[in-house]
Amino acid sequence: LLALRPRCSDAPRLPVRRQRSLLASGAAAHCRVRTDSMPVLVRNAHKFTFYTQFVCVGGSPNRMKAFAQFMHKELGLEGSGEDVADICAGTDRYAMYRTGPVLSISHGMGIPSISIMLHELIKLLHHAKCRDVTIIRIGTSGGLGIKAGSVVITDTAVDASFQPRFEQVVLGDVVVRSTDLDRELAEELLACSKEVPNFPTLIGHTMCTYDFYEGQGRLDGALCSFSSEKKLEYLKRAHKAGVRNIEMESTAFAAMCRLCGLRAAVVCVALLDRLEGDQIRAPREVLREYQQRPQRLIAAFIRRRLGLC
Ligand code: R2B
Ligand code: URA
Repeated sequence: LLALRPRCSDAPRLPVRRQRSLLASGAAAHCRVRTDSMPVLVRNAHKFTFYTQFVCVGGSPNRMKAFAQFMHKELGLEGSGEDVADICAGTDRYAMYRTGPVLSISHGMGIPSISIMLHELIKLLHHAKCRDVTIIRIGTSGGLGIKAGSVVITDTAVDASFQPRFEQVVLGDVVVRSTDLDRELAEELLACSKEVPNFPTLIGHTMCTYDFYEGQGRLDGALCSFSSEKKLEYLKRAHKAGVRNIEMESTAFAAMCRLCGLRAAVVCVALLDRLEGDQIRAPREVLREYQQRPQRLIAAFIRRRLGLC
């Protein structure tokens, strides 16, 4: 019944009685994973019941606030939506906004950051008994052989060796998890992109790295241990393996959502073509518009799902 109950054998499980007492008391001490923000989230769990259908996550708190405000307008909800409140204000962990059936949450940069947020979010959705939730990461990335401003819908997230896996160290052992994403959802998003004019959208592999500089083959970090030729050879190999963009969260996101039974997608705009350079040189206004592209696509998708267009 509880579609969001973690299905992996090693996931933390709370006996039903302990879950109830946790909800009643709002006490984080009962959780095996203790966090500062959990008491707030658990105490507010009832507010989400049977309501949240779409969860959108992205790196920046400001961008995710702007997305919530944008969705408020797109869904034709009452009021301007400008005053949307941060449900997690005061925790300093991440920002969370809700508008209608949409939850918009920031996850910071990199795998450790998104994975903390996802653990807490998935427990929240579970306690709130949310079902059939679709979760989408909207973000930025470096493109590979594609025009800056293109939007990539990920079919498979791959690691820096182009393998579809996420390696997590658990109790000192490396546990390998699959990073496949929902194929149907990716196709549905691609179909929606036809309704959003003025930018190219494609499906491809997304490479996820642990670092923005050396880890993504950049020559302009504080450290660089390879030549320009070696960098290009690596990036071309990635392109040949089907990689169309590079970012820093997709493997952990895909693996966790898959294990917990969430339908998930990753939609990122490319800020540059990495085969042409390392630095993001587009003017601020251009970058702002690029970052709105995944948001516009997801708005079209949600409107379509809700029968609003
Ligand atoms: C995209 O952009 C960030 C790095 O600048 C990182 O969070 C990502 O995945
Ligand atoms: N985010 C990344 O991780 N890499 C880029 O090149 C651009 C944005």
